Amino acid sequence: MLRAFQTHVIRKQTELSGRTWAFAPNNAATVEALNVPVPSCWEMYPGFENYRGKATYETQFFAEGNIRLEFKGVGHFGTIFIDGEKVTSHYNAYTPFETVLCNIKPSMHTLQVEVDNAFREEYALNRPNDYMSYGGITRGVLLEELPNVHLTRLKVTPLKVEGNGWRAHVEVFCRNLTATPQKADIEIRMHENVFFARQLEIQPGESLAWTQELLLTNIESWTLEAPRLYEINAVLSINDCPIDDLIDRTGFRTVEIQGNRVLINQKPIKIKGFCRHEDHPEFGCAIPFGTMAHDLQLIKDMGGNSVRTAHYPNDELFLDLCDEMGILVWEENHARGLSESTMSNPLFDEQASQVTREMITAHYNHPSIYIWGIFNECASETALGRERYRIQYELIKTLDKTRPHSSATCRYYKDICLDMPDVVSWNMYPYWYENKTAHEMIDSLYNWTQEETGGAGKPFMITEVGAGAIYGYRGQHHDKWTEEYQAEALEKQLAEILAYESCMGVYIWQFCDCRVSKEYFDKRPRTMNNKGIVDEYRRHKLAYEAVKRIFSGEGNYWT
Ligand code: ADA
Repeated sequence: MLRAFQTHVIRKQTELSGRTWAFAPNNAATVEALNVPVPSCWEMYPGFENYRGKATYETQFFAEGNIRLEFKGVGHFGTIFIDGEKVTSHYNAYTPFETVLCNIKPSMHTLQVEVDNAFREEYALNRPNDYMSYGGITRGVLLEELPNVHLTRLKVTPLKVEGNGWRAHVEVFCRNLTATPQKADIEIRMHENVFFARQLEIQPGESLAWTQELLLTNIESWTLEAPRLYEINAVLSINDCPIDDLIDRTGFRTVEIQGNRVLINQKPIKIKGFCRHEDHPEFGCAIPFGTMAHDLQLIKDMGGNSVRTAHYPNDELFLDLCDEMGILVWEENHARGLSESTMSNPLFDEQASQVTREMITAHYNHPSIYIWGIFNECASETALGRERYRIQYELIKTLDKTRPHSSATCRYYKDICLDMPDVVSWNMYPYWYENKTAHEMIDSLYNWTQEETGGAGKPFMITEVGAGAIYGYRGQHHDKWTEEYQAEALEKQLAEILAYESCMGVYIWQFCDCRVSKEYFDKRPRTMNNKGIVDEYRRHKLAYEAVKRIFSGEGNYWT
């Protein structure tokens, strides 16, 4: 399962995930291949709990003609071979990639995916870190058979009509695999609206084939309370014969900044959110659909209205669920706590830009995403860091002019980048790492932001707050690491932050306990980050009820 809805009726698709593949580590000539499910993380296979390095997955498929293979996530470097020949490679576990092959002969074909999860200089964004860099084909794999001229992407931008109603700015991208321009008709359907583009000339290669502002009738807005979604269905015909189609899904809502508020559908939103790592003791980061949905149900049950995909783009199935459940998403590119020296890796800008580009291109149509985040707690106090941030902020605006951007920082009183993001976001740990009240900390950071930085007057939010607790550790002295301590710390942190009028909201660090890289963070108890409100099995800690009390106390919007 790659998406929560059907993406083609005409085009032939075969899911290559959802079945077992052969798996063997590259360094072990004598080891027999295992049969393993895909998607999965190899840390879940007996004997591979701590395997770091290269391994190869293999499966067979039947196809002929032009084919497209899509990989939603291979962690963290993948090299693809078809019938023994290398066809492509991709760095970064958290963004999708594809390869297209033309005119393959009708027969069984062998697909091999060599995966590398080692930490190497040439992988600039992966460092042993306060989360686990799992190995494997961790998200879905899709095989499609393509006609010579086909659809590649639909980009839909909702536009509010003055008064009531909606328009959509629709861009249709096509690919022509032949060497000469081809003529095609495209039909677009959304709800009861139908549009035609006739005799478009599709140039060789991939290009924007058609763009138009469409006036739509009877469209309801996407809101947190009623997250109405619409499918947009494009059909491509040649000589009046439909040969390809593409279905995507979107929702109609506005995101704007007015003064120091972010407005969703013209109302200032108060964020009550959770940072979440894709992590589970039984699945690693390859979380099944049902478990994703359960996570979001818990978040809603606690009164949450938003998720921050810290610290990388998430599986698109999760975004589909956020769209359906009316949960706002801060989606983040990939980087956590990288120093100036790591950011000076000559590959850094190129690899960071690739993640940003692939994330926004793939996820643009999700109504739940209201902000793009970059570079959590990286070297934003340095001139080199500033240049790295500038490149990403500018790139985001070329890819998406409709959403704000931000970055979660902890460079207290030193950050030199706050003039660049649309929203100023601070991570802070009063009652945990810092011996101050939450009110003292937020007040001091707010005042410094207003008086000393280019961030003055912008929306201001807290993107991390939290405290650790070991599930089941209770104690009458309420010492650190007890569930009691965590619940009390959270209650004070959230109450003080939400009462701070100039702050547009808060994200809790973090939704669930997660595994961390032992190479770096084995000082953490259990080699886990234990600040989850639920533990790694989603068992509620005492803080669950405390968070629920506070988050359920007010509405989603300021009145
Ligand atoms: C940081 C960081 C998180 C996590 C957290 C913690 O703020 O952004 O990834 O490491 O601290 O638990 O200390």
